[in-house]
Amino acid sequence: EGVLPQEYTALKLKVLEWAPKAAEVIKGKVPEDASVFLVPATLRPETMYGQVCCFVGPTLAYGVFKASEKEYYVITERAAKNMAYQGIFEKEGVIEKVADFQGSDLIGTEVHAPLSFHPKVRVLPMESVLATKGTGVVTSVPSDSPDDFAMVTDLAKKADFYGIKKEWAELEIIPIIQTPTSDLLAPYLVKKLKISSPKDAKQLLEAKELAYKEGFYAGVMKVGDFKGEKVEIAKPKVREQLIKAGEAFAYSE
Ligand code: A2H
Repeated sequence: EGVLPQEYTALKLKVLEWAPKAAEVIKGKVPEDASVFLVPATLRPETMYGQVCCFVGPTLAYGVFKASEKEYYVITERAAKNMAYQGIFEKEGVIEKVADFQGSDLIGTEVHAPLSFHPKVRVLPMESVLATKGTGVVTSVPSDSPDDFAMVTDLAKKADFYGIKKEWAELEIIPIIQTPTSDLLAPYLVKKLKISSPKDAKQLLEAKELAYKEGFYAGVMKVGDFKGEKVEIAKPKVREQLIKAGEAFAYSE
């Protein structure tokens, strides 16, 4: 952990349809006219065109927190505390939790992913999601994140084992960023470093560092409103666009 605060983009993935277990838990807890969002924290807002699913830690604890009369966020208690004190909730400093989930309850929930070529994606499990970072929710962009690519590959391969529908993990991976080596940098690196599972932690760390550096410093947008612009330049623009549209907000820790 560095000493400087990490500036995340918190993205609002609106719940379209709850998984059966989650539906039971949430019943009667949120007003009819309010929306509930899963809220992943990302450092790569410019990649949001490539979202294919949303990860939660299956054994982690989540709450449904009231952000305003009309909006509730599914995040960890830790993130809710940070948000309350960053003035993100309508009542500053007030944490109001209306329901509790275990990550596994949420698997299969359908959410709307802002900017994505796949506007409707599912919530899927990822063991390596940390309770101590971000919101405990991670949006999955397998084109540009080696961790995400290794995970969706494993989920599709072992759908029964994970208790999910194979098609939830098999959405098309569309190129978002062109770099000197590839326009699908994460799949390229996963193959090159012979990563065969999400448990190959050491190689995944190496792939993550390579992908992050090359994507940020040598990447050019292939899609979206800033197509043809360098990632370095496009990143804050995509972020601003999402925030202006009410689909994201700044979150730091
Ligand atoms: B990033 P840093 Cl395309 N547990 O978003 C594990 N990982 C988490 C997390 C948690 N609780 N919260 C956030 N993250 C992930 C996109 C992305 C990300 C791409 C490429 C690289 C990348 C899509 N997933 O991260 O330790 C989120 O994934 C590699 C650095 O705070 C978030 O950004 O630096 C990133 O890790 C934050 O990691």
